[in-house]
Parts: sequence; C-alpha cells; structure tokens
Amino acid sequence: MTVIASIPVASLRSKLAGSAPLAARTAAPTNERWSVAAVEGLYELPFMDLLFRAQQVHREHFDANTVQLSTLLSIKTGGCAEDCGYCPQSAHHDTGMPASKLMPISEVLAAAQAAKDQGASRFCMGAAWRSPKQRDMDAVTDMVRGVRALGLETCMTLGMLEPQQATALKDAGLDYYNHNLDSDPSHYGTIISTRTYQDRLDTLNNVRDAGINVCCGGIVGLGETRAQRAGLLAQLANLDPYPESVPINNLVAVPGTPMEGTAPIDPFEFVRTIAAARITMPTTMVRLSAGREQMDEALQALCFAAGANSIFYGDRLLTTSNPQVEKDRGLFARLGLKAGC
Ligand code: SAM
Ligand code: DTB
Ligand code: SF4
Repeated sequence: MTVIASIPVASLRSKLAGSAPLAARTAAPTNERWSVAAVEGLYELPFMDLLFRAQQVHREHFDANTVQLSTLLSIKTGGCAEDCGYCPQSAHHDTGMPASKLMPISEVLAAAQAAKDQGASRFCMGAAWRSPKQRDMDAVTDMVRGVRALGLETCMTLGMLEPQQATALKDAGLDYYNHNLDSDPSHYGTIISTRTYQDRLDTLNNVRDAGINVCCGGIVGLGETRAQRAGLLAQLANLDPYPESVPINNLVAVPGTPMEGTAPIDPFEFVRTIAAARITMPTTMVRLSAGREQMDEALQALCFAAGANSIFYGDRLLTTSNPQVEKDRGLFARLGLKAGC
C-alpha cells in the first residue's frame, strides 16, 4: 500500500473528470513528471493491481477492444554504419545480411497497397541509415506522398534528422517519425557507441519542432535492470509532451549480433513494462512491437490487457519475422479485438 501511495498519479476520479473525449486524444498529451523511483513503484505492485490500474487508465482514454495496425517495410536494408548491439543490420556485426540500395518507389507503393488491403491503417518505412543523405530526401519524401495518396497514415524511421530534413518530411505529409531512446541513459552506452543519447534527444526535438507526431520507445531484454527499464519509461514519459506512439520491443536476439544468446526476460516483466508505459503515458498508443513472434498468444493477450493498443501487422518486421497475418486475425477473433485507430 505504501508503494501505491508513493505514485504521483492524480486520483483516477480527478483524471476522469478532466479527461479528453476519445475524439480529442491525438492532441499533444500533457505531462506529469515521473521519477524513476515512482515508475519502479509501479513495477513493484502486485501483478493484478498493476494490470487493474493499467486497464483503468487505458479504458479512460481508449476503447480497450480496439488495436491499431501498422505495417513495416525495410526500404533500405543492411550495411548500417551504426553499431547498435541488438541490430542485425549493423555493418559492425557478422549477421550475414547483405546491404541493399534504397528500394524503388514502385515497390514501396505496391507493399503499402498490400498492407492496406490486409487491413493496416499505418505504413512505416525504415532505413538502415545513421541519417538520411541529402541526395535521398527527394526519394523518401516522394514515398511519403505516394503512401499518403493511398489513404494510409505514414511513418518513417531513417535515423538522425536535421531540422530541415524534418521540415521536408513534414511538408511531404509525414504523420509520424520513429526514433527510439532504446534504453535507460545508464545502460545505453553498453549497447551503442556510435551515437549518443543526446543525439537521439536532438532528433526527437527536431521532429517535434517540425510538427510531426513522435513515435519513440525502446527495447527490453538488453541485459538492463528493472531500475533501468523504469528509467527508460521515465525518460519517455518526461518528454514534453510525451510521444504520441511508444513502441515497446522485446529483444529479438539475432545470431551474429553481440546480443546473440541473451536470455529472454521474464514474460511477466515484459507485461509489467507495457502496463507501466500505459499508466505513465495515458493517451499514447502503446505498441507491442518486436518479439511478438517469440510470444505465445496468452502472453500477447496479457499485453493487450495491460494496455497495449497497437501492433506491427504483417509477416515481417524489418528483417526478422512477425506473426503471420492469418494468425493475428485468428487471435483478434478469439479475443474479440477489432482493428482500428
Ligand atoms: N536506423 C534507424 C534507427 O535506428 O533510428 C531506424 C531503424 S531501427 C531498426 C528501429 C528500432 O528497431 C531500433 O531503435 C530498435 O529499438 C528496434 N530494433 C532493432 N533491432 C531490434 C531487435 N533485434 N530486437 C528488438 N528491437 C529491435
Ligand atoms: C520499432 O520500435 N520497432 C520496429 C520499428 N520501430 C521500426 C523495428 C523492429 C525491428 C526488429 C528487428 C528487425 O526486424 O530487423
Ligand atoms: Fe542502423 Fe538503426 Fe540498426 Fe542502429 S538500429 S544499426 S541505426 S539500422
């Protein structure tokens, strides 16, 4: 009980009184400052109490039976100059992944149309770049325009962005930019050495200043402690405003990366992370992201019960596999979930 009392969340009653209607939930979320200790306090709650609280917050802002579907496409694969320890696309690791050139726009639009036909509402294009080169900007902005013209929301993740690159993407109509903090600042340096935490925060500021919705989350299972998981969530929740979309990735330990053989985290700890993300960022879309292929359906259902309301949908993530579309359809039917925004 003392743990619950220490959590700096306004009472649910007062939150309900001031909560925005569902239709207004894309407005920039307002912030409540979260200490790492307070987020750790959430993790330490009895599992059922934590899930109950997460569900209350979730239902206050969303239809708890609706899950948003985003489909990923790797538009430029492999050969990346960065050394992110988890990533199969880094040129620093020997994963046997060949580097490819930027995909032609015709192939991107065909994949986007297929994603739409399967029921996705957002199409996310990822490139294995440290940052886009100026010469690539025309091609990627054309992709944004083309995908939008198909009636899909657009998201890109291209690495670090300068202010003028963010503005060019905004002018092309980009809805979301994904750029993750990945881990707690104290753990980050053990995973990535080629760009700093501050570099990531600078890109997030540039995206925010350009008026693009921010998609920013991280990975669990990188050998971090619970306090560091709480630290990552506190970093995200204290962004002002916090991201509109928060992907929570469970490490896919790819052979050939330094993370190969890393023991998976306790599945309930993963669910706790989803619940703590939901409570600390009530109006964000919490995306159950990488690692779903390695989870059974009961665990995924627990993640939805803990407040996850978005998934990557389609047989592939960027380079690794994701549950088959038919399998996800079956899961949604069994759980009475519907696809929506
Ligand atoms: N190159 C861009 C960048 O890093 O900003 C965009 C693509 S990168 C693959 C996007 C995110 O995918 C990473 O920040 C990381 O959170 C996640 N990711 C990459 N490899 C992963 C893995 N093996 N397991 C889980 N998440 C992973
Ligand atoms: C995010 O946070 N997860 C997605 C998306 N943003 C770009 C990527 C997951 C990649 C998993 C490893 C792979 O498939 O290469
Ligand atoms: Fe490159 Fe992104 Fe992979 Fe890091 S996560 S190695 S920046 S593709």
